Amino acid sequence: MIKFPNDFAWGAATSGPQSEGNFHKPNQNVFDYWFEKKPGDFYDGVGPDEASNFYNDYQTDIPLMAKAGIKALRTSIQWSRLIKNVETGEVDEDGVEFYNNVIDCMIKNGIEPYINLCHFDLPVKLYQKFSGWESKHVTDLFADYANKCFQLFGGRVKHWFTFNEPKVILDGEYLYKFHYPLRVDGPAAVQVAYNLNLASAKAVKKFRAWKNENESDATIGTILNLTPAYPATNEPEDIKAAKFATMWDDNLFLDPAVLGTFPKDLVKILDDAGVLFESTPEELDLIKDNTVDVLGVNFYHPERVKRPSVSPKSLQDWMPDIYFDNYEMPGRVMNVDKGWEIYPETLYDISINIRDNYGNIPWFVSENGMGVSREERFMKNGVIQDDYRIKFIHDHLIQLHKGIEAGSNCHGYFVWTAIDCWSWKNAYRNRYGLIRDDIHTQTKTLKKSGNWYAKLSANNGFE
Ligand code: BGP
Repeated sequence: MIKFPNDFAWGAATSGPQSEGNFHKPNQNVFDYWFEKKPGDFYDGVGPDEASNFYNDYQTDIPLMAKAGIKALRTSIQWSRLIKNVETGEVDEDGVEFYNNVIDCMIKNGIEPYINLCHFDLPVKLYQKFSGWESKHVTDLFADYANKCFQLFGGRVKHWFTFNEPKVILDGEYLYKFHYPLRVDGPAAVQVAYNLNLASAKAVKKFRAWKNENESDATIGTILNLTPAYPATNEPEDIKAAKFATMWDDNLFLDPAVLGTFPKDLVKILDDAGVLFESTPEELDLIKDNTVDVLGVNFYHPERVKRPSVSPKSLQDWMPDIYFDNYEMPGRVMNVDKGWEIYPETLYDISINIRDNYGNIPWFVSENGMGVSREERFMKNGVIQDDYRIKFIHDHLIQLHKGIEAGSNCHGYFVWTAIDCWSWKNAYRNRYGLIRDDIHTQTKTLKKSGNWYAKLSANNGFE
């Protein structure tokens, strides 16, 4: 029998922009704006406007999540819904009422709210007027918005998070063109990385002030997607490439958030290349003094890396992947639909890395899951027989358990996701839910994995 620690949190993760739908929203975020411009990319006609209709369905969706054994739900507040005037911070009353109701409904159903403040969904106005995360002014606006959230909902929310996967903002928006504004600008990506770290630290600072004033026992964290890189061979050039990939993809956010400093070797490489971010000593002190209490780790796949095959011709060409190439390891197991490798052992490696190099900070798996397309093909007697998903979760939990046994301070596992939801890159092609959403009727039903997860959570483990 595999048993998890007594207070282990069995959860699921989603986000506001991917589940709510844009009903009564006073502002557009960058994705609403982008998808309005290219509605052809919706899957079967459903986009962020409707998503999984959580705005209208939360009173029935949340009890269904409880039925699937979900005892904690990570979702996010949409800045573009809560705040009516994103420059002055004036709140939108409908937004306040909605999030109050959702939080109440979770608590009433025995589900602990874990609330994240930004899931890539910057209000588009802040991009158009101030160049978004390239601007330090936006980092102040973010901290003010975060503070408003603590004031409004802090009495009932004990688990706060500043960002989900800030790294993906660089990848999608500034490097590889899968999120609006679809730019390719390596040096801008470096500055945005710094500014996101700064924004997170500023929000943590506001949180600590709020917490002291209100004698709260709440905690604050950040949520990072970790993709440790394994070298193709043991040759120094491949090892060097893998080291860079891990520093760029993971440590660029992990180190400032948990240790309060940027990785020295990475800073040197960026400096030598002439692309180091602009910082001030005061900002660096602020980052140092405002590290997180807790770390959320989104884990889907590792990276396989080898030495690079090209070198840059000029600074304009600077891109992080001039230091490494991806490597298609023969024999690796792939989730073919999503194109991601399945390698649960990395979760053990992450556990040990956090234990040994990050002060064994309390952490949890804030996302892990398997996206599969056309799941209707697995439907029998009205239920999706998603044995592949059960195996995926099971195999990852085995590795996580091994890490916990070795002393890693992990206190929860949150599957991505509770109910099939929309995403920017994927729309509704690959489904991740324990609960199926028929997007044409917005009917939600437990999949086989939902029933399995309920047992797992009730037994706090499995045979
Ligand atoms: C994570 C994001 C989620 C979610 C998930 C699956 O990186 O935090 O928002 O979408 O990936 O990715 P996708 O929906 O693109 O398949």
